[in-house]
Amino acid sequence: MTDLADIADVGRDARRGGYSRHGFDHVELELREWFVAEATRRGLDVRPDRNGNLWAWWGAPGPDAVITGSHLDSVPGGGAFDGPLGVVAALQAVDLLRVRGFQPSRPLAVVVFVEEEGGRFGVACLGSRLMTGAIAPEKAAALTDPDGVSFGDAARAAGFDPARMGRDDEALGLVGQFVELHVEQGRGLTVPVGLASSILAHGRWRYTFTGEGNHAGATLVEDRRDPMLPASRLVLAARAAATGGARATVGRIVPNPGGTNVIASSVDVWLDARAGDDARTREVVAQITEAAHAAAGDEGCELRVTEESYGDTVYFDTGLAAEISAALGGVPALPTGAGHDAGILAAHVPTAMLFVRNPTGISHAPEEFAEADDCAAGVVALATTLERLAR
Ligand code: HGY
Ligand code: MN
Ligand code: MN
Ligand code: MN
Repeated sequence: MTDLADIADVGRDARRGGYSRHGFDHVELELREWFVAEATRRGLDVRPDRNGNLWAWWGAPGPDAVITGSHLDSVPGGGAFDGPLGVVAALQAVDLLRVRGFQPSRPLAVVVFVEEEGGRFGVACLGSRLMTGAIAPEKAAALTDPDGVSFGDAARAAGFDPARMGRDDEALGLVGQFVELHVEQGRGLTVPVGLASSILAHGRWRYTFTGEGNHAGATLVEDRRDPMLPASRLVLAARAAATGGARATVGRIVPNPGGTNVIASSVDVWLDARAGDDARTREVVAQITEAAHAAAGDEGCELRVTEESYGDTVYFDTGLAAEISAALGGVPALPTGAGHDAGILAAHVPTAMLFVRNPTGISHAPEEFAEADDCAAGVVALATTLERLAR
């Protein structure tokens, strides 16, 4: 049977720990091949869409389809469950439905979205954003990874034509309902399986501080325009601004050129900010940005701020959630601070998320975990959900 163990050695990151599996890199391409083989072995008809997402159809593709699935990519040094659990559970749910003798009366497919984490090209949910038109294909194609490889070139190397990417009404038009199973990424779930009620508003901003590169030994402190100083104050401003349940995280700072004995000429700082609604998120970012500009001025540095991605609060379809909860005999619903492809699709089609308990409450780190029994309960819940929706 298909299991997370099948891919446990694919994309292990010896330096960071955990897994580093990123959109269209050689690791994710290996995972995609594994998925195609597993789906094909089940007689599912795998059809990539023009944005690089994979759709494995049980029967002929058709309108009002019931879709499940998730992503295979990870954050750098990520856990084993975030993404792949939803893909493996979907394949196992198909197996279980067949054991039950179920024949869907609606089209049914398992989908794998590309670059959900934005771990390589910097924008989360890139495949689902492209499909729904939430990002312009030209902007997506121009995104670059840390080595300067563009998403367009990476997509082309994977066999996709960037010129054909963009809103895909054909693919989106087939989706009747979407249900994503995912490992829970906080500590909110105290029973094996739950439903998502909402997703925080969240976005990513890039702050580029520019000063004057110079020699670490030959330059007096008072003669410097060191961009690392306002960058450091931004990190502290993010902590100060994140009150009342808001989150503001700086997980990535890249000084240029990055030498130990070199005063950086510029520093890029990425902010991930989230809150319960749009206004609060914007308020938090405005407060951080104001502090960043003041800090840049104090150090004689320039500052350029770019909003790289943003998504407003997502409230999942309560009718669909209620129908699924009823089919499962009643499961709790809880908000999530993590973004998902389901959050992108929710703006277009009735969407739900099933969560599997994570006893560590840790995610986006090697310690991310879910008990085998809870994963199995998730598969049964997903199979029962699909049976209810596609009967
Ligand atoms: O960043 C997120 O919340 C998601 O895991 N991409
Ligand atoms: Mn994630
Ligand atoms: Mn995820
Ligand atoms: Mn020297």
